[in-house]
Amino acid sequence: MKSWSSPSLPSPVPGTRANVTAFDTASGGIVDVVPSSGTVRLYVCGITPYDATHMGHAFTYVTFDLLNRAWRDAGIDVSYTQNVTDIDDPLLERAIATGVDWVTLAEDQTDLFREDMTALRVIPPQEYVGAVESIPEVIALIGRLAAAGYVYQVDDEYADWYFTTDRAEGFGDVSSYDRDQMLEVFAERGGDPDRTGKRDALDCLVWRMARDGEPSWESPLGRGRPGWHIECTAIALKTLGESFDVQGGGTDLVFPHHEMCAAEGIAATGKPFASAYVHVAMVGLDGEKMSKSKGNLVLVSRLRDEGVDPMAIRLVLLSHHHLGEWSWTDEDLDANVERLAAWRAAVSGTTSVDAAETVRVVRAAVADDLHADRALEAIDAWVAASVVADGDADGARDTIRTLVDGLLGIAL
Ligand code: 5CA
Ligand code: ZN
Repeated sequence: MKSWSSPSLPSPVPGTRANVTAFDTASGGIVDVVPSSGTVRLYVCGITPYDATHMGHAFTYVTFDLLNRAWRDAGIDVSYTQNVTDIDDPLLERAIATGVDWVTLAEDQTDLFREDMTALRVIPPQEYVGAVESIPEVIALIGRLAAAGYVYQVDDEYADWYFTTDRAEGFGDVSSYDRDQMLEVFAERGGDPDRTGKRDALDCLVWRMARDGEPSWESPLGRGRPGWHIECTAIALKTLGESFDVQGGGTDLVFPHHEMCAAEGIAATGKPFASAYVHVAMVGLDGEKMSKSKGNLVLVSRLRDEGVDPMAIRLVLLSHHHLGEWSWTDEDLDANVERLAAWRAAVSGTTSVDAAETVRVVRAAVADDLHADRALEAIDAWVAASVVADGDADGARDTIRTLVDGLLGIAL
């Protein structure tokens, strides 16, 4: 699947580079996120393309864009994969409800997502991979799990294939949930604890046998289509290899999605799946999680259509640290429209103060668990001092423009 177009990337501002760190859900602490060898390898769970990109999605992808930029700024090469869940129950349901062919729906919404990401200046992943195009890898991975005794068929008319969790090594290590917590969220997030014939309520679907009217593919498992978690496991192993560095997504993916991906990956390879699991807190609207299923959405594309500068949207997203939940508000957007205007006025003005300390603070803030919120405050302080300065510090305005562009992804 084609990726989106890349923003032009200025060379980083020279200066001291910090070690990049982030909060790892599995260990429950801040860890160094540095490559285990040569290139750092990142997998971020992509969209299910049945509706347009909302501010929750945008927050997740801008957060991982910041991680990507922090690594690049530290001189580290990045290998980044993102998937598209272009076959899934909600996509098929929406296609039927709206009378649109499911392939067309997925293509249209993926196109819109790419446009939104380009507008927000998110650097594209090198590998942008659909589930449908990965079906051969999914089938091969299930074959590997079957050979090792990790999958079974339920004993009913459909005989779907399931991954057995009770003998899966490390199952529970990503979320640290106990069994009751797991059971509580499993059904809410795509799981089927009550499916008859399963050996354990938490076992997850890996291959759904064909039903009338549903798309399906031929395989040694029988005609059918992949389950959700196994797609990301297969795409990550294929494009990044074993024991890659970071798996990312929103906190709604901690369990079961990332727990199952890790368990399947470990069962297939005998090695850790990812070294760290980084999760982005949920964005809400009026105190409720923004979600396609609830329909309480603020869409990136709608604001763009209304003429809102995408850089102001990106500033709103950067002004919130990724570990804290927050709600989208018009006041927040207005404040960041003003902030953007003030920054632009300062870098194209005639006065400035020295930028060296600001560069140091901004770099350190981003490298310290992606604290863009603190980085924005440091730029605000430089802007406030510069507009009332007596002189013009040598090169300071260019330095800030380059820093803000390269590290924060804001074009001034
Ligand atoms: N296709 C799967 C992942 S394999 C999926 O979760 N798709 S999604 O379209 O529902 O979400 C895309 C990404 O946005 C996921 O990483 C998800 O965790 C994140 N996300 C969804 N809603 C929010 C929200 N309200 N706030 C922050 N991130 C969100
Ligand atoms: Zn995923």
